[in-house]
Amino acid sequence: FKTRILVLATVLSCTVAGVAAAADVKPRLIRFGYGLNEESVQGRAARHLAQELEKISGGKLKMRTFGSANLGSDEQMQSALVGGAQEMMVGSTAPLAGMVKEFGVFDLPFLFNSEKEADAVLDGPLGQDLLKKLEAKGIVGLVYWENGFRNMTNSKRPITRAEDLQGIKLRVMQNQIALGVFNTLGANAVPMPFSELFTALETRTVDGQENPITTIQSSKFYEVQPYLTITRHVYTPWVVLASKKWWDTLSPEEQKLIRQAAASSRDFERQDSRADSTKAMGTLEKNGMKINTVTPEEVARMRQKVQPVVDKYTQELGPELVKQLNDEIQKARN
Ligand code: TF8
Repeated sequence: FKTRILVLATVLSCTVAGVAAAADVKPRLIRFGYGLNEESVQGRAARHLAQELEKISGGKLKMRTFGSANLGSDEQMQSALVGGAQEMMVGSTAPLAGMVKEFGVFDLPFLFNSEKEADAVLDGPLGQDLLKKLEAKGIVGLVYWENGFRNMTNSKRPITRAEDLQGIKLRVMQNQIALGVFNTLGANAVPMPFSELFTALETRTVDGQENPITTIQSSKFYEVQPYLTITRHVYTPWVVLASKKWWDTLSPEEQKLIRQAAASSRDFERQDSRADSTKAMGTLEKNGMKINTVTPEEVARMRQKVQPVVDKYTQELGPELVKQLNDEIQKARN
């Protein structure tokens, strides 16, 4: 008799918990914006996120994805999230530095040597602390996706030394550190949203840009940029964000499901980005790009050249933060 009561009690409580959880998830439509096109790593990971969320919520949490900056540039979407006009997005950390200046650490050049080091820092204490800082500004930071190591393209000449950047109008992401780094390397840095970049390259408003090869491929920059120089000068992440105004209206169960789907999209995206990256070089070559790799000696020279900028921004970002970053990289390296 005793065991029967126990079994009954267990069945009952499970049912109650099940019902409670289901009732805690309401039918919702989530708008998710991103800047690259649908054929990009961003596009594939956005679709993965939407499918995963729909699956684990039993079809209740539906996500509609908008690529090609159809909901606006990264900056515009950030503002829409803060205001509560849009639910979710993915974008670069660089423009977030205007809101939480510490995100600028990822624009410091020549920090990471490998994707593995980047993963460790982003998923470790430093990366997670930075996400938490966003909440006070009205944004919930969920997970980091890989954007990747950035390389330079331009329409003028192969870059073999920093001096080759002289006179090249180079579009950079919108923050002070990126601007300082590329001006110091010798280029004429022009900050501009990504959504305006292809046209600017096509019309020669700018001569060049820098992005990971996955993006150079998916955005078809090879159509307007004959030269690709492998520099791997900086590793920049993407970050999946939610509007805090909206997030606070969700039940804990709904928040849990979104976090779970976001974690799944992170793992999917990083794997996909790395696989795509190894294939992209061949595609770019086939499409006529002239590719050169900067020598390790020249990388060392470039690194030396930008050291004053790194020193300046180490002071501005906080020497402790930059020390923590370097310590976490060292730990991952060993
Ligand atoms: C850039 C970034 C872009 C992203 C994307 C549009 O150059 O590398 O990939 O911001 O979300 O702006």
